[in-house]
Amino acid sequence: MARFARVSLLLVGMGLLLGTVAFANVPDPVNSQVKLQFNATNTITEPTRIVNVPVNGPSPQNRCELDITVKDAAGTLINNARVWVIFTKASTDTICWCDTQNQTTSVLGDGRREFHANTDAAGFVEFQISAGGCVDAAGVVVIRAGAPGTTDPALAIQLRAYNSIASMDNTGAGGAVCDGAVNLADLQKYGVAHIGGAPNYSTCHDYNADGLVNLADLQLYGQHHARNPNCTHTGPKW
Ligand SMILES: [Ca+2]
Ligand SMILES: [Ca+2]
Ligand SMILES: [Ca+2]
Repeated sequence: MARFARVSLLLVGMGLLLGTVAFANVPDPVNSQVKLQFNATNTITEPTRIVNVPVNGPSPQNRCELDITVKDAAGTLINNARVWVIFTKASTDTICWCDTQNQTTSVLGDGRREFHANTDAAGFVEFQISAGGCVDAAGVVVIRAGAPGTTDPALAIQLRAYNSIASMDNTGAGGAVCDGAVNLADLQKYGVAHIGGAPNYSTCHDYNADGLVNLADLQLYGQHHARNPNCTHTGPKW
């Protein structure tokens, strides 16, 4: 074999090796997975919206959880990857944040919030975000993940972007869009959207994001309603 050919092969081999090394531990949006788990019972894989429930402190029976598994381009689970769930929209009045959250939260001064936590050895991290309210806006929630050691979300990879947030808490006194509690007033509002049909369709009650408000959503709502989840929220709405 000519010397040139041997050197070329060697360089190609090194390139492949370096390529593999370069992508190891770098989160890959296609291989990573997001699930929305309702009430520790019903799970939607790759939901098309984010759903929250207002709850203070750990209470898995009441929550909506974001279950995120992070893998690299080779499909390898990434341990200790930092994952951010970022609520990007500033200064609206349609989210009631609970005072207590179960993971590190940064309030970014203008109403935006970043939640972050690290994956475990199974590449898994669970977010239990406590809030009420309903928002439809492009890119309103973004999920990003960084290779181990990454502490700046701007340097992380975007895994998902969502255009919609809902909550089981979607009304409050005086026409408020939320009040930190899921109770009869919320059920009544759900009923208008459900029984009224298309003219009263509201994304706020379409918990499984299938374009309909029907029994499937009532089932998701009902399990939470029965436990009357609520939280204190003294801060301004988002
Ligand atoms: Ca879970
Ligand atoms: Ca409410
Ligand atoms: Ca639905």
